[in-house]
Amino acid sequence: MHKVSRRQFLRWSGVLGGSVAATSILPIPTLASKNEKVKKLEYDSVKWAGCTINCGSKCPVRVFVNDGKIDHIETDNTQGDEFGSHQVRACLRGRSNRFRVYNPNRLRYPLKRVGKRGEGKFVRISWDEALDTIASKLKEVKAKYGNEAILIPYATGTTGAIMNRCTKGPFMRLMGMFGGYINYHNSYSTGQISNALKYFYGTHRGSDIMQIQNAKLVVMFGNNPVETRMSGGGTGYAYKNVLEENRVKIIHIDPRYSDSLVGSCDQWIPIEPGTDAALVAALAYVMISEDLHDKEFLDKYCVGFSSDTLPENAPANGSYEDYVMGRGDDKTEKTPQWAERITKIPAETIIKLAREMATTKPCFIAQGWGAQRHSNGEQSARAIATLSVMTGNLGLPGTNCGGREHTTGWIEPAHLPFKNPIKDSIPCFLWTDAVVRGKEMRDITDGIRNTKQLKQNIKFILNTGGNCLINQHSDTNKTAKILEDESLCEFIVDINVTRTSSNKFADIILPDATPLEQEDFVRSSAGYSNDRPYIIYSQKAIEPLGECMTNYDMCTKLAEKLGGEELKDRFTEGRTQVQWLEHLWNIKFENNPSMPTFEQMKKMGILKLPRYKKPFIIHEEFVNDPVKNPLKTPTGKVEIYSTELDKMSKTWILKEGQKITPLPEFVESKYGPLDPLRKKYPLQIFGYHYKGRTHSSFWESAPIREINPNELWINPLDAKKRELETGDKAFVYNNHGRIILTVKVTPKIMPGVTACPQGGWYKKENGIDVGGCINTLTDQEGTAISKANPQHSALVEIEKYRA
Ligand SMILES: Nc1nc2c(c(=O)[nH]1)N[C@H]1C(S)=C(S)[C@@H](COP(=O)(O)OP(=O)(O)OC[C@H]3O[C@@H](n4cnc5c(=O)[nH]c(N)nc54)[C@H](O)[C@@H]3O)O[C@H]1N2
Ligand SMILES: Nc1nc2c(c(=O)[nH]1)N[C@H]1C(S)=C(S)[C@@H](COP(=O)(O)OP(=O)(O)OC[C@H]3O[C@@H](n4cnc5c(=O)[nH]c(N)nc54)[C@H](O)[C@@H]3O)O[C@H]1N2
Ligand code: SF4
Ligand SMILES: [Mo]
Repeated sequence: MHKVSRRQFLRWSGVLGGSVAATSILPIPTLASKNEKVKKLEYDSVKWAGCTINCGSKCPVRVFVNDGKIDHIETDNTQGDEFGSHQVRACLRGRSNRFRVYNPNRLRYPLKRVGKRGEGKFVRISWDEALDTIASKLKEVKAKYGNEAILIPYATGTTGAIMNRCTKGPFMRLMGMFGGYINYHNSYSTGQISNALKYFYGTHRGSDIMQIQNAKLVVMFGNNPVETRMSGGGTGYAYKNVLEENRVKIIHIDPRYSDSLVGSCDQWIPIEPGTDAALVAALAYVMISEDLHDKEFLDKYCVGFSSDTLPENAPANGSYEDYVMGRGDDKTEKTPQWAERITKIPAETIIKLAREMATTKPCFIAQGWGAQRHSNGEQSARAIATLSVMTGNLGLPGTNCGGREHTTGWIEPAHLPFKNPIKDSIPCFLWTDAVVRGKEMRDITDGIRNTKQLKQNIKFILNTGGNCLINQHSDTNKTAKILEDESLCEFIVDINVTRTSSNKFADIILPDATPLEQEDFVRSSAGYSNDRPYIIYSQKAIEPLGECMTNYDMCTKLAEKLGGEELKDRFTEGRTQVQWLEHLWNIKFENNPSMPTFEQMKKMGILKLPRYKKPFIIHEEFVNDPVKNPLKTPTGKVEIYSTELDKMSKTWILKEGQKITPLPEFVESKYGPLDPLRKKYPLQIFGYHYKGRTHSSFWESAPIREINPNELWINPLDAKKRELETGDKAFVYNNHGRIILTVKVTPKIMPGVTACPQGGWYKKENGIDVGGCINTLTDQEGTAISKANPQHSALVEIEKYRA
């Protein structure tokens, strides 16, 4: 690690500026410690902690502490490094967590807004004043609008058994006891694929990546395990190792040459974003024409591939085969030449790929979540899955369902119990709509669930551990206008560890304790680790800085303000956070002699179990016996033709240009490659998930920011037309807004497409987002089926920036 002077560090860290940032600067321990103990390599304590930020992986880190301060952080080194019993090593970001703790913009005290909302002016207040204000505003909103007006939005900044913010956690428990809050469904991660594959297979779970061991061919669509699952105990590392063990041929279909291709890719097929369903249709065309598809498998396990298995109420020409061969309503044959025009993949490549996929078994087919985060994402997700059944590659060793890989199993204690008396639910991405026009939102217009229509607009937002209030949500300029208007959402509380672009819009900001300042259980998210389960007991390394407090403790105090001792007692059940952890562990493992006791676990810090004997194979039981083990679809079979989607297509009121189809057809869609707007904004752009950050998190860590630039990738052909060279600054703009990014000219991105990392911090100066946040260019219209975030569908023009 290179040495950093204090001045240099502060210069790096001056992301936000402003009065609060200046007053909250903390003493930064120098990297080359002068401490005598450190020179002798002695430490007061070395603690285990979890890196709980939502890259999904959740690695253990070892925190070296002297005099109450973190000296440095190391990674797991507790075992040999043989793959299979390997160390769960943290990536560079995890090892830099100290910089997040001592970040100059770290929150240390509760703050109250003094300027206009969004202006970013705050003053320090006491915890009492902060919690009294929040309690009285909550009561006011509840009395005026009802509990349906309270939202705890989607937020993934940290996850543990208790500090979990995203779906469970202290605030949800408390708000449930206060009368409830509006629920949300979907996630920003998998909004399209989770719904699409639910109609298709009944679940979007996939096989363990270790099944590649048994495959003869691997085909990945927009799947980047190396960059998006970076833990030493996770899928990216397993992917590299398993490819080394089984030198199987691997083909990646991705507009971008990602790190998953480096050193382990036999063929890169660049594809126009949003066109995977067109490619699949052409692959099917070749397979059907050459009689290569697995008819027996399709007839036995699937509905609607051919007219023989179409449901009764489907039109006679409504099968996938009809669609592909030009007998469907569009009367278009999906030839490789047809697909070439849409996907920009040469017809010969498509023909060769179809033959190879149909004749090489087992073929492991997977997609990441990039292909689905588009305005037609449900179609791409279902189409890619169709390839698995068309080639008979399902339920057998070496196969997958065409979805993203999954985890074989976890070690997981129970979670903090909570109950929300309100059942009404919005798609998480439509929260801005719910602020503006909640009462108009219906099941058939906006995918509202458990009620026909919302009762209230959102009036109170309680955002904890998230940057989706602006940065990670679409169309930052539109969102900013909505949040600035105090007549819409009347009160916003933001709980974070640092100043962010989101909490600029808060009325009150509460300072949270980081995972290094509290105790909790931490485990990886679904699909991030593979066949080797581990769990971390995050031991408290240091005391919370300043007046920072855990979510659990702040909720305990807020409970008292909201409902006196009675509510406080109901909320805590007489337990502290650590006592809850013991209770939650014991619920699951007390009577399991093969598991450590809570006290043992607490001391150990990390528990790694041996690998599962067999990595999970998705739909294995169904394929073995489809009658005894039907899928969770209405017919119990794989629904290539979905009657439910057909019904939806006839009853739902969609936005202009949107379409729901019972088959996984290619559908042109908003800001997609065929949108006429492309004449004005000729380049597609998307913000990929970046090794240098976790969304917007770690941006505040100056050294990490410095070594991971926020670059715009552009193909040499497109760069030449615009006289752009690597290192130039460029304006990237469209009808939503304008951002500035540094250019990187590279053939790693296909012509006509550009990409930058998502998660740069929105920072508006003179109408321009100088922070380079991709969401200044994205759209807020939810997709047709899921009402999910189409954040990879955007069109832009780029110009050299001459300051
Ligand atoms: N354009 C575009 N937009 C996207 C995406 C995309 O691909 N493209 N991806 C989407 C996806 S998949 C996701 S999951 C979302 C993620 O969006 P978010 O869930 O907002 O994730 P982050 O940007 O990491 O923000 C997490 C916040 O939690 C805070 N935090 C970290 N640790 C703690 C803690 O201990 N306590 C508290 N209280 N706060 C903490 C961090 O400081 C940070 O502000 O973004 C979505 N937005
Ligand atoms: N380092 C790091 N790891 C992370 C995160 C992070 O921010 N940083 N975020 C975590 C979270 S919350 C999530 S949800 C996951 C996200 O994981 P993903 O959603 O899978 O990640 P993306 O980078 O959005 O997309 C994966 C790939 O899809 C490609 N792609 C984009 N559009 C298309 C298309 O239309 N077709 C095809 N075939 N490919 C396409 C992109 O070029 C990219 O290489 O990652 C997790 N892991
Ligand atoms: S891979 Fe993810 S969880 Fe692991 S250290 Fe890196 S950022 Fe943290
Ligand atoms: Mo995500």
